[in-house]
Amino acid sequence: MISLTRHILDQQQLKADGAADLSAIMNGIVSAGKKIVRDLSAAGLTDRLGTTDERNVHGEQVQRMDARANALFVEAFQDSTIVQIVVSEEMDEPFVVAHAEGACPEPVEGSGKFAVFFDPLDGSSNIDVNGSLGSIFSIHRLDPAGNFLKTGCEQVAAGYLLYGTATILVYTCGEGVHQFTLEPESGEFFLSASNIQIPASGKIYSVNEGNRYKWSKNMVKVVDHFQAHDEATGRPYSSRYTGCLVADVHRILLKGGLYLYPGDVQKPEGKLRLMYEAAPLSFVAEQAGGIGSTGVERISTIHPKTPHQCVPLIIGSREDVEAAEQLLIRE
Ligand code: AHM
Ligand code: MG
Repeated sequence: MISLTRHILDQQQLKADGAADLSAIMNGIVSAGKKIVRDLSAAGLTDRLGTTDERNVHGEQVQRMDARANALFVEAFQDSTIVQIVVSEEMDEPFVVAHAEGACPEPVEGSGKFAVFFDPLDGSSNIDVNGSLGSIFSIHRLDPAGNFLKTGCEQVAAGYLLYGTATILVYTCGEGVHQFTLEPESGEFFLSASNIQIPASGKIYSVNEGNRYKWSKNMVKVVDHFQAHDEATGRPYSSRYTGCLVADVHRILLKGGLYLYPGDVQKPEGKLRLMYEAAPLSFVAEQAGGIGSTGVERISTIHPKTPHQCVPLIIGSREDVEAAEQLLIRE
């Protein structure tokens, strides 16, 4: 049984680059994740279901468990000496840890500081109905000027927790994708799958088809393509959509296929967030041999302009994402 801590300390790529730092950050993530599991299991008994009166920076109604999960992630890093910036879907402004003052990050000397980005509770519409939920994380090293808005290619590590029938953690630090399962008795995460590879193509597409009336003509063609009957290429694909990005992408990671949240006519940038949804999941997908794309551009090379910016996302098996890209660029 290989624990998560042991696994991180063994990653060759990190040895020169702060395996101990990454291990400490992952401990914070795991500690928040375990408290989220505990609070979710008892949410119906402890008045933690339902909404707050708040709306987040994206204009979405904040659920009580969204707020709670966010508080647990902030708590995990509020006294950290290595994490300087915490950015979350549920906070308008980055949270600047202890030693730095004010709402905006101060430039730091050297390069030993990190920024962590979170979607504290992904799939919020599943909270009240006991559906799958997740947390997504992305870890960046601050550069000497204190810049924390960097491309996905520059992530030190990224991954997610999935709160399903079991609680699992999937992460990459650029040396493959590894899955750990929470062992309930000991409260430890142990390795349950290593070097996960996404099949080159799959049999599942995952998209909210209720949005079809808002899609571009080419986006409609993409979904029509995966629904069309063609025995040679194994179509039609099956449709699976849980409303939780982490759960849907995890299914694609293991079984192949593609997840799509495109832009639409009213909102070309789509719904999902670059820094704490699209970029970390694309890092995982690429490390597993898949692709994360906007449809016309690789997610990991996008230069972010703001912490909360949105991007269209098509992610999954290489051949399936490429087929979608080809259909999207047609005249
Ligand atoms: P959230 O992080 O506020 O839960 O929003 C992200 C979620 C994804 O998990 C999911 O794939 C998508 O939004 C569902 O949105 P929609 O209901 O529009 O299909
Ligand atoms: Mg989300």
